[in-house]
Amino acid sequence: MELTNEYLLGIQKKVEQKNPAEVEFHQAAKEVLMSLQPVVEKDPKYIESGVIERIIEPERQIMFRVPWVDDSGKIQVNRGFRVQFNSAIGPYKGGLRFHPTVNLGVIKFLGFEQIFKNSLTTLPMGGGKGGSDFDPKGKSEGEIMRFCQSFMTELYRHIGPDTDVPAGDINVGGREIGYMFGQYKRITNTFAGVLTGKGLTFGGSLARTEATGYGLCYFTENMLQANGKSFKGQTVVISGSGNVAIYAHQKATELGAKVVAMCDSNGYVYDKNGIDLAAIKQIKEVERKRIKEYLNYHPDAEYHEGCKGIWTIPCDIALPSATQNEIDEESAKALAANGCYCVSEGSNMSSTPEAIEVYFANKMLYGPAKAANAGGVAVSGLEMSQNSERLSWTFEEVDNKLKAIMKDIFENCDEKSKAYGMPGNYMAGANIAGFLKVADAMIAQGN
Ligand code: NDP
Ligand code: 2IT
Repeated sequence: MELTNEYLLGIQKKVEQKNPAEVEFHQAAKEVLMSLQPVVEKDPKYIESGVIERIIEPERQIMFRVPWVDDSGKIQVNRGFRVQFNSAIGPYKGGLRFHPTVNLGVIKFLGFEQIFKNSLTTLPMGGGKGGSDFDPKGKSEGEIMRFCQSFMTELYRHIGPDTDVPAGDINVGGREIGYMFGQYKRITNTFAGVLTGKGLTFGGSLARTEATGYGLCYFTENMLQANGKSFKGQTVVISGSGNVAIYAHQKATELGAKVVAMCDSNGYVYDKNGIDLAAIKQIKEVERKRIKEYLNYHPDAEYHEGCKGIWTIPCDIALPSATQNEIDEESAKALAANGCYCVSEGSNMSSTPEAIEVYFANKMLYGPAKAANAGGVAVSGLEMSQNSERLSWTFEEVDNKLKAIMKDIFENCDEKSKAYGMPGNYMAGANIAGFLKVADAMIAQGN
């Protein structure tokens, strides 16, 4: 697929000029603009209203200093971000990422994609994203806590349960959300549903921890079944070994698949007998150690330095669940050559544009992140509902709603891909379906 429409090309050019060096944002914008070609060709309203120029410009971008005191008494400084991208269909909603690679372009790509993802969930949530270039690796518990408190000491003035509701992302899980929630509560003297992914004793939703990984497998199972396949008996490779990867492993296994490889940023493990999830959980969730430790549990497994090699392991289904652009053209070709017929994205923008071309050229099933990983934010939306009514639902209730939402997302992507002449292109389907709802709301609201 190429971006050839003159009008949309003009928008892409402007995005690149106005946001220099924000390469991830350019990439995310281009993919959406490409998908919208049949939409503007079918209905000139989307050109005349200028809604695409509007949706591509964040409503508000906040950058701030985060000073914190390390264990040696020295003051460290990081940069904090919150990009409030779009509030047409609900309060800004999206995660916070703490990683040394975080910059404005990364947060903007994530915030932009979040608009369409949140729209797909059917729940009333706008799009936003935030985070910091703080690196939690090697930091003490006290340092993590002081950083989170300092981060919230600035962020609190920009968020609120009806304004902007952050959650977790890379390196932001239950622990960090707890510290940030505590600081928000202290500063504002309110106990509010201002963050999701909270602890279960203070307003968190059951099944939020599992939601992204489970949702990824529910979406993928729907996509597989619509194409005469299923997880049953399939060999699966999952990158990452964090929140998304762990619960994707759990659900894929429950659905009858065998997960043979996982990784962290140092390297990957291959266990032909199937990766032992209890060992991974112990290493990653309890001890917060490196995946290499897996060999202490299963000395017969293989460990390889570097993450890229994970895509050379033969599999039927790949679920990238670590970070953006983790599958490039070469890796996509390796997957295809080894018989992989389905790539479904747990991580945001897992695949480079060249990798996506390889999937289409090889007629592989491709589940794009903004549809496939929407289960996390969907259950965040359900957490907001429970907080508002001051009630909590059972695990089963939440899980059933998640299942229904992921099925609906798949069907919506499938239907839009057909309606706009690109059957089976769920990337275009997701972008179009996500866009139409938000764009119509923006046009109706005049902003
Ligand atoms: P975690 O921090 O729990 O886990 C991230 C995993 O990916 C770790 O194994 C980490 O390894 C690895 N990783 C992170 N950055 C890199 C990198 N630059 N290179 C190689 N490996 C890397 O995060 P999550 O599981 O929450 O998030 C994973 C992905 O899923 C992200 O893309 C996130 O945006 C996306 N996502 C998350 C949702 C959620 O609800 N949490 C919802 C939807 C999408 P290491 O420990 O060595 O850093
Ligand atoms: O990328 C994502 O959708 C997330 N990190 C989850 C966002 C949320 O608000 O739950």
